[in-house]
Amino acid sequence: MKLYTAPYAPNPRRVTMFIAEKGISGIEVISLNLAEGEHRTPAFKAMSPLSQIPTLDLGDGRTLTESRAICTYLEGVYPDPPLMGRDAFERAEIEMWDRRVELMLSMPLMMWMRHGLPVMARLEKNQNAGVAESNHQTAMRMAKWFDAQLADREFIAGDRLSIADLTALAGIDFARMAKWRPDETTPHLKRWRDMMGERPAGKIAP
Ligand SMILES: N[C@@H](CCC(=O)N[C@@H](CS)C(=O)NCC(=O)O)C(=O)O
Repeated sequence: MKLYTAPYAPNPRRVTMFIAEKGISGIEVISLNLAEGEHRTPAFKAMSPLSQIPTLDLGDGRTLTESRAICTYLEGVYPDPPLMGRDAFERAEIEMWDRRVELMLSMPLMMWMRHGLPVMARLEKNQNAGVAESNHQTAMRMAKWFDAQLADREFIAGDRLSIADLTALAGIDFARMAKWRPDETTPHLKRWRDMMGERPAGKIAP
């Protein structure tokens, strides 16, 4: 299998962190240069019609895009350790937390970067300062909310690492581009980020 990714790209990092936490070996990682448009070539578009990464090439003519879908596939092929739940309730509960994280924290952080940073203009052709600011405000409000949730739980979805932690880490670390990181104003989120930094996921380069 080949996984197409790019340095500093948060959605592919969600998958490479998932691979690291599972201890999967043997997936070839191919890094594309997004600034040079390597993801917009006809050959790549044939695998990823929206010209997006991550893209997983299964090597038999089948491909997958969408970071969560790729993680679902890998969870099925490499079930241990489970990162998406062990039974029906856990799977639903982790999905609930993962969707909360993705839609309400990581996505706003990414939109803040895409619309707010001059360097991202190469990818975000319609940069809009108002969009950047409104996503910034949403992300900061939700960082406080997740901070409160983490007051009495070790990980985002409870007492075990799950994909929700990786989704959060991908978004939070991407915001370092704007020099934001959890600090003493969100002490539980900071404790969680420090703890994640010591794990295999935290060692994966941004
Ligand atoms: N929902 C998709 C989002 C994928 C995505 O936006 N990937 C970015 C990199 S993090 C990308 O390919 N950007 C290329 C571009 O904007 O031209 C997922 O979770 O995989």
